Amino acid sequence: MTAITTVCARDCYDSCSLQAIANAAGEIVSLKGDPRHPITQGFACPRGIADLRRLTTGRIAHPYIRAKGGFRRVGWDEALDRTAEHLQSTLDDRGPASALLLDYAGNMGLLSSIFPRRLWSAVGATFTDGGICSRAGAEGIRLHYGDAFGMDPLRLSSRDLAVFWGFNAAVSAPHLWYRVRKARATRGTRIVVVDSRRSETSRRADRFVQPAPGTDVALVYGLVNRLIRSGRADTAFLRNWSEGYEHLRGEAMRWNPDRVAERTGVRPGELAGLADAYAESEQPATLIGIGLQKNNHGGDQARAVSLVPAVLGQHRGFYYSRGAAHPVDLRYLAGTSQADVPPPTVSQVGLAGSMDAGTYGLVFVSCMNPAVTMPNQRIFRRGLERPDLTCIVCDSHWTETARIADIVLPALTYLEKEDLVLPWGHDFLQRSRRVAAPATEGRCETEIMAALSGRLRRTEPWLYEDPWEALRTATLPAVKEGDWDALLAGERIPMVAKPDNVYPTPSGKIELSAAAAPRYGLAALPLAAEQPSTDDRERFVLLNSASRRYTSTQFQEVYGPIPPEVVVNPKDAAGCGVREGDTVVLANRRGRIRLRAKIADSVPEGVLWSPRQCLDLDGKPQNLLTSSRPQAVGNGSRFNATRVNLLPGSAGMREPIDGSNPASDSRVGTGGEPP
Ligand SMILES: Nc1nc2c(c(=O)[nH]1)N[C@H]1C(S)=C(S)[C@@H](COP(=O)(O)OP(=O)(O)OC[C@H]3O[C@@H](n4cnc5c(=O)[nH]c(N)nc54)[C@H](O)[C@@H]3O)O[C@H]1N2
Ligand SMILES: Nc1nc2c(c(=O)[nH]1)N[C@H]1C(S)=C(S)[C@@H](COP(=O)(O)OP(=O)(O)OC[C@H]3O[C@@H](n4cnc5c(=O)[nH]c(N)nc54)[C@H](O)[C@@H]3O)O[C@H]1N2
Ligand code: SF4
Ligand SMILES: [Mo]
Repeated sequence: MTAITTVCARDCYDSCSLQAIANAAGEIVSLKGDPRHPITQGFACPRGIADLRRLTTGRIAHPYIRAKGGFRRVGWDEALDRTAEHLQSTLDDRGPASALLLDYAGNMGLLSSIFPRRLWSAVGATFTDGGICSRAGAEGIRLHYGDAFGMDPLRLSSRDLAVFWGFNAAVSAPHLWYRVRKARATRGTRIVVVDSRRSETSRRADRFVQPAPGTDVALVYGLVNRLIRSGRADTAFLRNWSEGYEHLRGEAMRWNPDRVAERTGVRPGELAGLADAYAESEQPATLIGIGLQKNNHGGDQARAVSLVPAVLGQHRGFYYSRGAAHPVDLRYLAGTSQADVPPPTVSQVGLAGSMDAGTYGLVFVSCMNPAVTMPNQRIFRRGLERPDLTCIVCDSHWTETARIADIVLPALTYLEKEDLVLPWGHDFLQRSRRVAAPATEGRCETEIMAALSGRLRRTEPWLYEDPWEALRTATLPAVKEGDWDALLAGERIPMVAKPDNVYPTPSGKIELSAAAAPRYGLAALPLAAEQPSTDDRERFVLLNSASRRYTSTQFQEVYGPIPPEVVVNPKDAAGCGVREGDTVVLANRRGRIRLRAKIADSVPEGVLWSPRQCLDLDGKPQNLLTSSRPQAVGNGSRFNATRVNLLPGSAGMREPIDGSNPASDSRVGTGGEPP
């Protein structure tokens, strides 16, 4: 048995180093977590293990072109010729910006995701801002800290308190979670979870605080109020390192425990318990989840929580992402800095409306399954299926998006190609080795891009740069002298990270009151917004979060469909006449879906939970219900602010809801409530 080391390239906090174990014949028989990797710590999650099975199930084996009655299998030359023709005619007839590149993090390898953007930069295509995931929180935190990164997760081991805030780490970041659990076992670290429902993480916590969805800013003010009153605010630190403490203090003083309870549902005793956990800790870690910021004011929620450690006198005492900590030149890698004109960038969350309006003549989808994962699916899909739009999908597997494409280009999985994976959750850069021979006719994205560049007769030399040379140049500032060769040899190397205590804000300090906020139409302090008033037709909040065995829509080939279910509180179930296992309809002005009811008190009254990105009992996407109106900060998503009604039985599929137009969602808003 021999082992080759590769990197799980999933959009995941952990970016694990995996060992592919080969038998005597050189075939890979299993994937295991690398025991030498400080984050991976010797185990892989159910997805990491299953990637081997995914190699041969559900694959797109060949290029295809849509023909009458289905797809016609074609050779690569024909597929590339047709793609290049469509692209050239779109550029000529409708202008470069009407070609859209729609990609995300299906593979976090830089050669699979970022380098191929060079073609799109060169032709002046429209890019999206990637707002669908964590951008609202990142931009929000940046207002106060100048950069959006938080602490190195290795430091979690030395903390005596870990507060997981809107972060279901037991499911979404199994290796960070394991690190904290080890710290609990060895040094008694206490674990606190702040979540609007009882999550897998909260079940194993020492303390659980449950604010109503979207009310965390008020909870933070209540917490800061108590920390200040009990003398726990580090005034010397705040004087030296921050601006705006008096402003924050003034607002916090307006939030006494009763007012906090009224807004959040968190009782004064529970608020005191949370504050005491912080007060008793010498080195707390505050971990901000991505779920926390997918809300009408999600950017403000992440902003608020990020200020707690500053009040306690910590430099970047929160964990959110390490993405911005490493000086890797992604603009160079993507060609946006070499292009004559930087490519126009539009809101990803808000795409449904512009797609539907016929803004684009061609969309090239890669590393993404937007026909399921994008919000406001009725409008988004209507746009994607417009007869005047050519849709080209590059994916390793037959996704819902690939099935409706005009041209399908088969990609290789990370196990079948070489790459360099830049993690966003920790600091270790590692080469991802090819460990298996291609199981399909798939090609690397770099090759596809070069072939298209040639067909378009592009002459920019940077389109034809050797990809590993480009990687070397782009990562140079983050790779220590001599480490590049070690990296090529397959070693993991810790990247150079920016210092924790440097704050590139206008004042050069932590701006508790953010001078840059008004530029986004935001208040200098995080806003404890009133919850939007609703009527009986949309009286539930639908939360959704990541599932253990799937990464977004991936791994259904291995584990079967994401369960089409919805969790309902027993009191709500009784009120609506719903029993365990019943079919129920979730409906709002955008659409309706049918799910199976599970009755449990893990959700409070008025709140529902469903695994994110599932398809319903009829194969319709959950995202028929979600808003494509971007948040004010970072153009972020609002998945966890989805308002729905719950109707028992399938009859609800016919009941009228409200005639308002879901297309109105897609106005690029500057804040306020969704329509
Ligand atoms: N309702 C609801 N919707 C949500 C969310 C939510 O909370 N609720 N969350 C949002 C979030 S946070 C995210 S990140 C998005 C995720 O949305 P997507 O990025 O669309 O999610 P995936 O299903 O992982 O799709 C990634 C695709 O990349 C493909 N892929 C994998 N490797 C490669 C490769 O090497 N090359 C190519 N070309 N393709 C590859 C996979 O096969 C898969 O089809 O969904 C968002 N959608
Ligand atoms: N197993 C697995 N792991 C994954 C992924 C996956 O698909 N599967 N996807 C990866 C990706 S793309 C992402 S973005 C991350 C997401 O992983 P996380 O960052 O953990 O975020 P979520 O799973 O969206 O939600 C976390 C929690 O936020 C809670 N929550 C929602 N709204 C609020 C609120 O207003 N206040 C509070 N306090 N809590 C709230 C939800 O109940 C949920 O338990 O996980 C990554 N890791
Ligand atoms: S999906 Fe995430 S946790 Fe699982 S093996 Fe891959 S990187 Fe590790
Ligand atoms: Mo995400």
